[in-house]
Amino acid sequence: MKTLIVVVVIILLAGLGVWYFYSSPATETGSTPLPTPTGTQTGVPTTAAKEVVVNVGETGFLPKDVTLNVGDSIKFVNVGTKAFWPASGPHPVHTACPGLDPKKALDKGDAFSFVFSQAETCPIHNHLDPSTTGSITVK
Ligand SMILES: [Cu+2]
Repeated sequence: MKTLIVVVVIILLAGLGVWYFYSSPATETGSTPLPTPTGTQTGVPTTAAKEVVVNVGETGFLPKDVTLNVGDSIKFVNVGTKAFWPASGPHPVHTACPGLDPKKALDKGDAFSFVFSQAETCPIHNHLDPSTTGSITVK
């Protein structure tokens, strides 16, 4: 019986030694700073994301029709004198492009930005004057 216990203890110690031997190098490499991965994203356009500024005001959306790429953003800036509420269609629910709605009017000088994360076509309008329209196409 004693012999069996000694054999079991030896096997356990041997196993512990093997485990320690194989786990130590991993611990050492873990403390080494890993190189920062760059350019590993896939499916993202290689061109840098851009921001398109659309001025809004008495003359409507300027420019009225915008085409941009996934990852780009749009920034509505109220350059007019009255409140302007840019939003995606359809009026009044704004469900075409969720998030493309500041949920409030932009006063003179205010701005609202939105980043497009998927290809979509967004009809846009001034929620305070739905006859003022434009469109955004995201490729
Ligand atoms: Cu609306």
